[in-house]
Amino acid sequence: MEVIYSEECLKHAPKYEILSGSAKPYFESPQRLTAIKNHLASTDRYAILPPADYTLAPILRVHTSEFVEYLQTAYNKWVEQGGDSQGVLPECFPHPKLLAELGGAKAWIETAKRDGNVLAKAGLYCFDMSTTITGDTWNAAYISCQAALTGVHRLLQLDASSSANKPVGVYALCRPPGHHAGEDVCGGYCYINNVAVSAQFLIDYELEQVESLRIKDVSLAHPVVEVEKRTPKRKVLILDLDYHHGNGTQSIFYTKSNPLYISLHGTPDYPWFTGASHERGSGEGEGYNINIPLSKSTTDAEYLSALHDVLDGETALAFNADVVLVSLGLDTWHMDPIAGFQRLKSLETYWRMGEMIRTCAGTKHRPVLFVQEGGYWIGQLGDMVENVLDGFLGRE
Ligand code: OKS
Ligand code: ZN
Repeated sequence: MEVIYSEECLKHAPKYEILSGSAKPYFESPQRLTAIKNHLASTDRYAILPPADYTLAPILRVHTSEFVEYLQTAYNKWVEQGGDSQGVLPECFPHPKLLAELGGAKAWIETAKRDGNVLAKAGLYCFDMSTTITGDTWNAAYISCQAALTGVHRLLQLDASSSANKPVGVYALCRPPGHHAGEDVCGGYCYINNVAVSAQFLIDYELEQVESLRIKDVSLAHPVVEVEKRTPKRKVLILDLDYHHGNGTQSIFYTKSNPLYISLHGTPDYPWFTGASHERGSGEGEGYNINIPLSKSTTDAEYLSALHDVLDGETALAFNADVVLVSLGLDTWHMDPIAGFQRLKSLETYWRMGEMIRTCAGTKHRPVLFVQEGGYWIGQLGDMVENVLDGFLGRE
């Protein structure tokens, strides 16, 4: 299987975050990525390929340009304004209670956007204290997203040339992750929502249009190419298997009927204010957002049964996706230091997840892009990934 990976993604390395009230070493570390990459590279079954560049255009279909500009410039502004070299973290957020009597404090928000101190912008564009912006963050996040887009491109090429009934899958070994990032907000170690941008990319473009957008080497020139509104090209299922609810992905597509978003996640837990089963989407999107909150004491068998039920459920069957994007978080593991289902203890469960992804929702042949999200128990990340991919390929 092809694995998309770039060393540029290792350069983003904040030293600490605020976790449970104090500064802790940054859990979302470069070592997570190298551990997985080294594990996969130790067999001859994976081809490790660098990302190409599909420009800023697909990113701007999901994120606002003012937010993107903030990510690009925040660190330099921060340093100019005397901030700690560790990087940008907010100190105050536009909390609803703060804004209640001020008519939503639109004026304050506009001021912060226009000419505010970087600390005002930090609170506006970030929802937690775990998502530090360093001098290397923008490039790493941009290339992480390009790795996912490269995965989409390879997936479409492989699918076009593959014989029926052979599983077609690609793994985008992305970092920083994406599923907490919304259209104009970062959080939960996420800056650009790699899976959301990939889903919109699949919806927007035919394979030939993807080919023409592609720049062979990541240039970091970030040219912007206009994207016209088009009729949807594919139906996309996003399956979010990270332990945490993907509030960003949910929010980006909440009023849309394509993609269909399905998330299994531990509750009650971070991000605390999203992920209930009654959050089903709204307007045109009603019914296209499915949350399966699971107790932290969920076992291997219970997890697999919940996954099976939703994948073979009415909504997924009726939706009949053309392609599947998996937000592959490995922080479901019982040993995970900041998350984990306490009784999810069998590596075989990951193999079964992969198998279920291949056989889900009827027998239709569906290409699958696995996109790396969370997972912090570094010693076994490689084993977990390998089990998911082997299960998907039907390899013992
Ligand atoms: C403390 C909590 C940070 C947890 C972030 C969880 C990130 C993750 N501020 N999301 O899937 O793995
Ligand atoms: Zn997670």
